[in-house]
Amino acid sequence: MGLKERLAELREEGLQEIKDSEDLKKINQVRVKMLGKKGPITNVLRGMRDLSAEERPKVGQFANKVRDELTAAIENKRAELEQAAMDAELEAETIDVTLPGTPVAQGEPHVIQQIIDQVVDLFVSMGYEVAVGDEVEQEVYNFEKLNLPKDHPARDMQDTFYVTPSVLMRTQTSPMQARMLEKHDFSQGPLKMISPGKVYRRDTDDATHSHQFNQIEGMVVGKHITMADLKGTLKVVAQSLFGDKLDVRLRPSYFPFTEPSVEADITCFNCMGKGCAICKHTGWIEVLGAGMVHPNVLRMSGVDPEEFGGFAFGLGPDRFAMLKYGVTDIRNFYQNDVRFLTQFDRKG
Ligand code: FA5
Repeated sequence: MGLKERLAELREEGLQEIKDSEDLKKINQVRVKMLGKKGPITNVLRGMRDLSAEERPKVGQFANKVRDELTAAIENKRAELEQAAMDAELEAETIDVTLPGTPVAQGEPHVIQQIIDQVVDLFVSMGYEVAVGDEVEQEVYNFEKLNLPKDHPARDMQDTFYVTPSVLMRTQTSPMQARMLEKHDFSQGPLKMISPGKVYRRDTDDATHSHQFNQIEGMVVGKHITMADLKGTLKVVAQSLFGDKLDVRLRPSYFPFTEPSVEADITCFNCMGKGCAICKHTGWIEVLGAGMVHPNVLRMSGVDPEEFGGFAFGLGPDRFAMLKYGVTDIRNFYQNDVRFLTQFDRKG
């Protein structure tokens, strides 16, 4: 058999095998077998050296044609098989959109975070800027710049976790008073800030105390700010959280960084002022500390107390949450029992 006839035979054989290939693996085998270096076509080409000079180009051309035809047929078949494989996969993966879905439990902000968000939103709506400080704080900002020099007896009011002798876990959000006073440009108007965050104290955990809890600091410093502004502001907060019927009462108190200092009570939500076990029969519940910013605090932060003054307050959202929802033990908020926590989900 001449080389040309042999090539024609190989072409028929190859085309048939390509046609019969039922998957991608098989078509790959056919390609290697027919067109590979050890395949029959290469073998035939090797025999060309025995041909006459006249015949050699003819056979060469034919051989190339056969090889191109087979290559094209293999590619077509491969594309066809790939499409078929894709169709089969899509068919197998068809989703029935009418099937009921698997419900996924959706998280909600923690109840204390909800209170924080509500208070912060309220102050933002009144034009306050939000300032978030660090939980690890320098002693200078937590105490000294708040008019609490070393050895001041009032340091005992807040038992402290120290990291180093000069660095501590902040015991209150009040360091943000000093930090913001230092930064504020009073030529642009008064400073109005709200600062939520976690604080730490070496308190023994009990029903109303936690060693880690939240505070929200608020401060307004400018010209002609009075105690009446403080009372009005606190009333807005109490009413936004607990409703219009509750009143605010200020009682004299002591904080080294405010003078005069007050503690604020709100009407007991449970008995509406008549007296009950929750308010220890006083009709009032204490929720925050506040006062007029002490001139020493202003001075230490570079603000002239002759020209500027204002009020500050620090409230405990954990206690607010207890009051709002009648929770009698603060530890419930921190024990992460979802059965307890999901009671406060707003979406229900
Ligand atoms: C302060 O921390 C002052 N920095 C507040 C302040 C700010 C006064 C600005 C004047 C001007 P006090 O230690 O009372 O104050 O804490 C404030 C509030 O934090 C309390 O009214 C209470 O709601 C909450 N709180 C205090 N200790 C705990 C605790 N261990 N666990 C939960 N809440 C607490």
